Amino acid sequence: MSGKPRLTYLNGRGRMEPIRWLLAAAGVEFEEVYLETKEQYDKLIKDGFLLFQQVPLVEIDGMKMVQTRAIMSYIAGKYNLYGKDLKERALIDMYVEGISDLMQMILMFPFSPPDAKEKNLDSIKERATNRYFPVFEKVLKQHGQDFLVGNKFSWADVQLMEAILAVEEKVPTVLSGFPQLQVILLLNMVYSGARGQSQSDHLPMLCKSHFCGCNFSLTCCFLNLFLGV
Ligand SMILES: N[C@@H](CCC(=O)N[C@@H](CS)C(=O)NCC(=O)O)C(=O)O
Repeated sequence: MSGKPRLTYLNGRGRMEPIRWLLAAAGVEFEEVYLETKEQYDKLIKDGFLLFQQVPLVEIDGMKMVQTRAIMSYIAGKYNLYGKDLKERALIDMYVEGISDLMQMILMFPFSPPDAKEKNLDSIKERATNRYFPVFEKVLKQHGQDFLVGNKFSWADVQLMEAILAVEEKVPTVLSGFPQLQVILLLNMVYSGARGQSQSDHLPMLCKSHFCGCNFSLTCCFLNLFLGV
């Protein structure tokens, strides 16, 4: 093994996508294995890689980690994206869990039956606009800092950035009533883009699917996604 974390999942965003975002924002290069056959999956189970017979699987620091939330906590802790004390962690956990609830709706969206697509899209827009984004708009406005917790870039910022981009992809005007989020998104993109500068071809899939084709980096990806350049 190269020493880089190895991510095993299907060739899609799904539950692995926030893990990719976190690693990319931490500036950590990773390898990916895409499961294409049932035999590959069965072999992982047989060889004892999947504790609960489920992916995502992340091999990191000699561990075979499963359970998305546990994997992300480990990465956030390891790369100093998880607050300075228990109270900051608690806040980051609350923000991350809230955003995960919104992301769950986006995760399930592709499986909507055709006659429910429009209704489900409206629900995503409604929840983002009325429940989740106002929370972060208010937090940022109240403390006047560039990051959600402790005036320092954290897992919560990464998760929020991913969620905003994922919702915007479906509802392009969704940020129009959220001026703080617009500014913060840009700042965070530049910040995590700079950290992820060394990334080569391993990026979140959301980046890849929008990518313009110049040299891969998180900064290019963000410019492409956000500014359309
Ligand atoms: N709680 C787990 C859920 C993982 C999960 O449901 N994985 C799906 C793929 S996205 C899976 O492996 N399903 C096969 C199964 O449950 O048998 C996590 O967050 O990682």
